[in-house]
Amino acid sequence: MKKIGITCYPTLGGSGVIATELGMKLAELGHEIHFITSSLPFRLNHVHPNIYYHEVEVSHYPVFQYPPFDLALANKMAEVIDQEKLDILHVHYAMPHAICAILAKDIAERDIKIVTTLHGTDITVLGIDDSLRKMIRHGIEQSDAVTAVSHSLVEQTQEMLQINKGMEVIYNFVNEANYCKKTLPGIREQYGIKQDEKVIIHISNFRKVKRVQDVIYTFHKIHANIDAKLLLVGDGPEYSTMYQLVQQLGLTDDVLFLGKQKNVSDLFSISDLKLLMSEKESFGLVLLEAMSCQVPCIGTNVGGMPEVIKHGETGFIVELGDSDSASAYAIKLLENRKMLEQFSENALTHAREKFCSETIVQQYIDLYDKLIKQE
Ligand code: GMT
Repeated sequence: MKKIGITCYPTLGGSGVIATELGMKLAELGHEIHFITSSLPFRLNHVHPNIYYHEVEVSHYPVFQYPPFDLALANKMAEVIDQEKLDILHVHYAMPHAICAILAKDIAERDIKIVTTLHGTDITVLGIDDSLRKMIRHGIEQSDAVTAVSHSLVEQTQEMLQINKGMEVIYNFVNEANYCKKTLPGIREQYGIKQDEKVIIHISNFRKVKRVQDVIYTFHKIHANIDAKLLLVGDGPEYSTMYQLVQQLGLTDDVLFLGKQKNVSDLFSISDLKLLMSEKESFGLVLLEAMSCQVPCIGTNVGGMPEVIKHGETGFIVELGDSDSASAYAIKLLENRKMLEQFSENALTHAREKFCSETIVQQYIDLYDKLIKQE
């Protein structure tokens, strides 16, 4: 049994989901898990005797122009390392978590191994910000082990930060018990979806990098040929602009803005196709969630997406911004019942085989074991 500290961004987002699901799986396997975060991770929704939560409290002393969250996190990490006798501190996101972990390691009395998992935005966005680049590089170099969620992310990290640190690719996974196709009679009707209509789904945080407009343009072209509805799930900075675009294109009746939703597997269960047209995406966890619910996907030739979608088998890969190809593939798939069934089946098999949660969790455990043995 190992004692593992986990730090992640606890609010909505793929990295927080992976960190929390990993913690829960490790706890089920008998390891003791200590979440050290600013608030309770949103996916941590049931009690488990092996899971502990340590909240980081930030001092609001009036002299501080900015509340020193990162220092408070490092202090809390050091406290938990010593009090709970942690073996491993696994942080998700280099910035600021890896830096805080390194500082905590210096402060703590007990020796600890730091594992940093890179999820994407920390490198693809923050890595090009000169005010943080050196800090991110330091966090990566000083971690005892670094993992990344795709080969593409490893290459990008090495290129952008000019470092040679060995990094292991450990893919993302989903909890298969939650992400599976469900029979949900009546749900389509409740959303006003007619019997013969096809359902296309997009889920994101509506940030610019997600290029939701390309999803809408693709749907516009599909809609001209096929009876279909588009479910737009999530919320974020581009929401209003996308709402206006849908109105301008005269698609208001057939594009449903559902906002943030908790049980997305229910929505996947009524969907035929998932679209993700992002310009940056180190993995695209929603693609795996969709495939796990038997929904084929169309994604862009960006980041880790080609490692997740098997082109021509579980979905299609198109070039960034190419809504013509995306809609052509979508129409071909949605018009051919046999092909759609085959792609759905392939999607499930691919999700269960390549991204099997048991195998992936074991990869993390093996990594922890290797580090602990190095002592
Ligand atoms: O994509 C986002 O906006 C959220 C971000 C996050 O911090 O959770 O997602 C990143 O990590 C996910 C989990 O590993 C990946 O599936 C996403 O592809 C990655 N996002 C980007 O690279 C833009």
